[in-house]
Amino acid sequence: MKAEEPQTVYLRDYQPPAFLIDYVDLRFELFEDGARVHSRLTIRRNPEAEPDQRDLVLNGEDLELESLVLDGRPVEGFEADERTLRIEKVADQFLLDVVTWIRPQDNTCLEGLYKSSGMFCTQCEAEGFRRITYFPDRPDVMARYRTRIEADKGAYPILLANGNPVDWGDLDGGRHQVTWEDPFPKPSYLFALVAGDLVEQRDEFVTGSGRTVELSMYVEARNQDKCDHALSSLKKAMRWDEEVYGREYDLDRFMIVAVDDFNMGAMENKGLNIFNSSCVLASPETATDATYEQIESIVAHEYFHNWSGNRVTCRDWFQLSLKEGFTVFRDNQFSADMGSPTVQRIDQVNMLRTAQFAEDAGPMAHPVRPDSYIEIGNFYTLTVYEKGAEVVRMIHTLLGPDLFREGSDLYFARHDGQAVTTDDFVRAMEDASGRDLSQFRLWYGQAGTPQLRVTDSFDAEGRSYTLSVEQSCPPTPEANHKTPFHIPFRVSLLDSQGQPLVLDAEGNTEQVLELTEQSHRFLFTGISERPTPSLLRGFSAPVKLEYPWTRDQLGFLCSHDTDGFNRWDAGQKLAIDVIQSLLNGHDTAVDSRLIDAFRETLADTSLDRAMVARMLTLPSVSYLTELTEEADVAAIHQTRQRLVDELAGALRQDLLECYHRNAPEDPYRFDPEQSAARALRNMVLKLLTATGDDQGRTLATTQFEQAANMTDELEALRALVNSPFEPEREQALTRFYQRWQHDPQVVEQWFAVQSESPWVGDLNRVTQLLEHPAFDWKNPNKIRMVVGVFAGRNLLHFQRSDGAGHRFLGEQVRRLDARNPQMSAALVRPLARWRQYAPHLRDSMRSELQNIMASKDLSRDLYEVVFKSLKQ
Ligand code: 0A1
Ligand code: ZN
Repeated sequence: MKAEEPQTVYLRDYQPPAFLIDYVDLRFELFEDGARVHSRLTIRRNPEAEPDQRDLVLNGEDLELESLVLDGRPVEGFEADERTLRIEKVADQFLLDVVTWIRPQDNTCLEGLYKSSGMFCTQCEAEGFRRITYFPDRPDVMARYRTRIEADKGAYPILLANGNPVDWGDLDGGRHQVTWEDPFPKPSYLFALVAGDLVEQRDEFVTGSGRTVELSMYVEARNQDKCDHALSSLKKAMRWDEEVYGREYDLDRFMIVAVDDFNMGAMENKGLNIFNSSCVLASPETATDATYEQIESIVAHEYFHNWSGNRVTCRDWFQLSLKEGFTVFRDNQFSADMGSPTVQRIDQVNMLRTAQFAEDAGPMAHPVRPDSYIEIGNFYTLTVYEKGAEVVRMIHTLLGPDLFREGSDLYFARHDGQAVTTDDFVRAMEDASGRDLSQFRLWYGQAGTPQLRVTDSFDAEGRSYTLSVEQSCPPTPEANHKTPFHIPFRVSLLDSQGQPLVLDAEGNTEQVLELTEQSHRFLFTGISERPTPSLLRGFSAPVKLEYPWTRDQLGFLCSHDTDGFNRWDAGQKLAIDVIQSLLNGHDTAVDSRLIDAFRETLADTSLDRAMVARMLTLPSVSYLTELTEEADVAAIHQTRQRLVDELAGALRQDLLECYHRNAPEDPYRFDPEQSAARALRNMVLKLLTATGDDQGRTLATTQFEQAANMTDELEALRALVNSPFEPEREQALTRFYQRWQHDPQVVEQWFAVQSESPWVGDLNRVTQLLEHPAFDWKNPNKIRMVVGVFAGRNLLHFQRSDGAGHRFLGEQVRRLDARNPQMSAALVRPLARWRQYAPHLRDSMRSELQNIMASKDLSRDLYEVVFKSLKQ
């Protein structure tokens, strides 16, 4: 147990900062054995603050204070502890000079200033700046920054910071300096610095108003040929934000840097975005379609933050979703516009329902705007990001695109240069639209996934149809009782031909019903036959939906629904129903209606092939587990596998034809057309190999040897690895590693293919991977791809009945905690869901959490997750 329990921070305790900083003048002297940071702060008392706060309190962690000078005189009356520095009774306005000594070369938590592959880089969100110098490290203190970087010219020819370079030159001793100035006031979490031996790829973008912006991407020389896709994605994003949101870029330069060791995906530092290499580097030979897609959306996400996050930022960290929810919504819209909106929505919802719903049902559940935290690093969650985006999406649905745009224009205009709250965002939407969103605001303050229970009745004589809807929401840690949410519920009624019926006098065939009460009845008149309802179209709200579907209705919707998302979802629901009935013994044979639905989908050449690939994908073991109380993972896995076998057996001929119909095109292009064909063909290959089909084996080995791009090569490898072909799968793994061992991003994929696989990724294998020469405890990507993927995606082996999988995870988490707490707290999460599982699994998961809790010197990050997971 921790000697001293970490403190909880509460939203209700928010107070405006006592002091404001107008100007930050930084000088970094970078050396191999450390860095000296000179900071000059222009400080004044905040007129809005409580007058009794006389002392200046600055944050600082792991700093060696070398000197502290106030208005030219060394400070005498100050106190410093592990986390703060307090200077007593300061004047209303003054200059503070602080010199600190830090050790980037020993910084393993990757927050603040650290070294990755020989280069210096920073990560300051959320509270990393305090590891660089003493500072009021909170987002509502916005200042202008000037940054001078000095370093050895040979080892660090490139010196970057936010804004524009204003001065540069050589210094004594083979050193040089570059000075940068950022004209836009920003919070400290957006500060960035990079120093290294990097090559630059250049491009440019002409804004709508005719300004030329220089675009630069900085990477290690070996990655020089992997920049094109990120740069072209950036230009698309810049254009899109002008066209769809009227947002133009504001500086003369925009820079992207790739670093290998990074805790997250990327960071939106003003004018100097820093990316995890795996989220920005791509070439057809080394990156899959999925990676291309991910890069396009992350580059856009970080770019969009320039307005939603940087120009208008968060007042405090409880408001994190102000920037993240809105920006994820924006990048989702962008991705939908770049490819297929339906497929984009399917992928988004699939992830939300599998992972965010699980978070909302577990011990770490929190509102989109949390009320409290111990460590803010633990709140970069699917709830804040993805559910936050769904909340913005619902506002978009309720207002319609035009009023939503007026709302966002008003929000940006009203709050430019300010640090604001989610409430300010909603108010701008209200003011622009004239709508009352007071009840809607509950989405920000109440946790948990609402549930809709829908029933219907048809009156043939009165030619009317009634939908009855009841909403409820389960208790979550912050509240037992929930007030009804304001829910946009998009519906349509289909006739027996699959045609949507006219629902009102305006001739609409679809309506957004607004749910505000616990229960509603909606009456539709002039309906001459019993319709099939198409409910929650496009997943119009992040809720669980219950309706007594018959399998015939689901089969019908799967082939007829005019809403693409619902069409896919009907197939998923049908598959879930079949699997659950096999599991609980209601059915003994696989319902032929499911096989027929799959056959029909395969034959439907009018459908987008990416959509067909999604429709042929059975719900994952993770999602099925999430839907089951007292889940027995092995039984779920077996039943799902049985369905794969039967489907593949029954559809063998159709699958083979489909495989050959979709032969790859040369040369590789990442475009919606080509990547859809690859997705379908590789999905089909997976079905063919999973059953041990001989022809499947030949196709997979041939594709593996002949593939001309990484998508086809890796998917062939994945198909072999997840098949009963023992020698082939090991041979392919060995071949693949020999081919690609020089490329860290590809090796990361090689790790993941093994650790996610129910066929090869057992505990033995995963333990071996940790010993592999390419594995590196200093590199978060490697840890994620082996340990994270195993515990998160390979439930069959992680949830072994003897608990060895749980013990394995516990061991790795403890091993990592002192070095990188953000990572250890993220990795432990799968254990937190222990209440979801069958008793024998549950007990062993809980006891592993207790083991962790009992270990010495837990980080605050890990403590928070484990403590909350064990709490009743
Ligand atoms: N704001 C970034 C996410 C991010 C958050 C914290 C980090 O610290 C390690 C890094 C990145 C985004 O939304 O992309
Ligand atoms: Zn973000």
